[in-house]
Amino acid sequence: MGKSLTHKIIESHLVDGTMEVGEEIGIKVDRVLMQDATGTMACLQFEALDIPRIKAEHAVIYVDHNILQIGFENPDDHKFLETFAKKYGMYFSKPGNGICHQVNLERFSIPGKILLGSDSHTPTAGGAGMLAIGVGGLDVAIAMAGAPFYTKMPKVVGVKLTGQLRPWVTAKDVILEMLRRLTVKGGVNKIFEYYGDSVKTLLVPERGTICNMGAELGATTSIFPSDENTRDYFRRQDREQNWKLSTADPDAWYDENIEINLSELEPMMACPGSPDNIKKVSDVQGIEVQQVLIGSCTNSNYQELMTAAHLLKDRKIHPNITMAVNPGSKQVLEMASRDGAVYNIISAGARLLEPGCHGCIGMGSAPGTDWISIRSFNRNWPGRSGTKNDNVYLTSPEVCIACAITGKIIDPRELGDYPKIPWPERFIIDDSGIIPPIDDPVKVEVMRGPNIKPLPLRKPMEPNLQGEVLIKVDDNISTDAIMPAGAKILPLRSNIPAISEYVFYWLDPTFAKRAKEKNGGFIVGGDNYGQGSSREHAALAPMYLGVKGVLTKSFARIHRANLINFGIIPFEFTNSDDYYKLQQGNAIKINYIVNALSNGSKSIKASINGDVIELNIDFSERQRKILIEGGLLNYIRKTTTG
Ligand code: MIC
Ligand code: SF4
Repeated sequence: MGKSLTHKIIESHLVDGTMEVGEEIGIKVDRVLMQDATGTMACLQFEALDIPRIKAEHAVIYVDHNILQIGFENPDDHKFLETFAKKYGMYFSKPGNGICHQVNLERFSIPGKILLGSDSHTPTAGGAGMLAIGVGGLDVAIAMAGAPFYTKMPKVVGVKLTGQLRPWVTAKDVILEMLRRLTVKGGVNKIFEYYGDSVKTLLVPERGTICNMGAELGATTSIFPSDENTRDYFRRQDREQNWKLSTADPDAWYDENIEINLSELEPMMACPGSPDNIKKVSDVQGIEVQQVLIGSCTNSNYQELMTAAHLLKDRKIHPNITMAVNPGSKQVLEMASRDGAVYNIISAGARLLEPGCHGCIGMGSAPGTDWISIRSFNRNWPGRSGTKNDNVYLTSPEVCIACAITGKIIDPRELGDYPKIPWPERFIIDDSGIIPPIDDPVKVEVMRGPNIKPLPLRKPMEPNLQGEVLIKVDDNISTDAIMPAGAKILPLRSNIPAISEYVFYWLDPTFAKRAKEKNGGFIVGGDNYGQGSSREHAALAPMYLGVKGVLTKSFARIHRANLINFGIIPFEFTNSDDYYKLQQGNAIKINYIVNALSNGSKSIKASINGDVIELNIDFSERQRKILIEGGLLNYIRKTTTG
């Protein structure tokens, strides 16, 4: 049996462990990516390692999330990142240059390499054959220092594509179909590898869309082969020299198999509440719409903007609609203006924003009360838009335009013939928005504004843990629910004492106060706790508030790793029914935890108001050591200084 592409890439980067599903592996990281909302912490963590220059072969930090400069905080953080990048050997992508994943795909993706990014949609680069994994900032900091990345060897799922997308059906519908079949927890500890004859019908940016939203499946990553289409994309980006053929063996073996016939798909949308709440557009037709947004790292490339503009040509958006378009990058916006799209978008009555994340993370464009908002984005957990009881639908740019023109949800096939947008012979290449590192780091002073507070660290693990259940939450709680974002809270990302006041803000605004009064305690969660964003603030801020452990039915991958990195123990109920026994306010006692971690116990008893339950603590040896030290930074410092 032949090898999958994933196995080939992991094998060529393996420095520790064996490629057995579920075993811990250490892999060499070639490149790293950071963005401004998670990057400031990652830089502070890198600084704490006391290394003069990054050791990864290439690192870029992008300013794309916190681009609203409504106070000194964001611009100060940007200056910090810019000077930090210069000093330590990283590239800096300025505000306005674009969303990290879009720019990375255009300018820095390389087939067959491993990319680690402090953002959960890092897998977008899988569209160009890169094995690209989203992680917390601390894991990126460690990779920048040249150390391997540790994770569980995931299952590799082969997704065979057959058939061909029909007009008005897009790459977004492929990933929405995956979400319909597998749900938001269907991809945990899995890598989705797309293959089959129909791969060649998809262009690199379309493949990027599919890999991007694999994050919503909870997947470790997703990947497409690098083939002649990839080569063609690289040629048009003037970097054919970065291309190489990178494919699975023809008889590759996969741990699991899925088949999607592209010809059978229809336009779809994720209805409010969760990215896996999928319906056919034709089944929700007729609902009146108030807001339409096109953009985000999922759907903001040149082809999509040109298609949107073509559909808007000589038309006006419906008078009840407010619509905004966020191009993915400076390159996209420059080309769209050269090729006439900007005129059509503006004359139709839409608002054109600068390249960046914007409304996707609640940085502006929050919907009004009871509005129906149709977005070409990737996430719609309640409140993420910045409005508490929001109604956000996720769909393709084509469906967005159909809604914008008619003022209601409608199947885009009713708009007539599907426009075929030709590719540009060459994309406009102008990397002036990216500042390279300089050779003489001594000349650079890192500039730190008053919003940048020192990094809090946890003390080594106490021998026994005790405290109250501070909050009990349901299944599929996202990191957006644990540590909200939005224009008000995001500027505090480099100030943990300040941002910790907002932990669980939408679910229970009294959480932070209670946690402090009780001297910390425990969180109880359901299945897939911590899905979504890679923001380590969802671990770091609870750690700062004294949270010692999180007890759940199961965890999402990145958040579980982040909890361990910051010395919070992710316990899983051995018997998931025990979840129902626990209530907010219950006292929990877990004795001899350090002993249990040191001797490799797989489980431990916890007493809850006199009752005893069993908790799973099946960690790797490395994870146990990290937890005992009170987090990864303490552990690294101890192991490197003896
Ligand atoms: C997101 O889409 O939720 C974000 C904002 O890009 C996050 C990162 C962050 O919280 O800074 C992500 O996806 O990891
Ligand atoms: Fe930015 Fe949204 Fe993409 Fe996150 S999902 S990187 S907020 S565009």
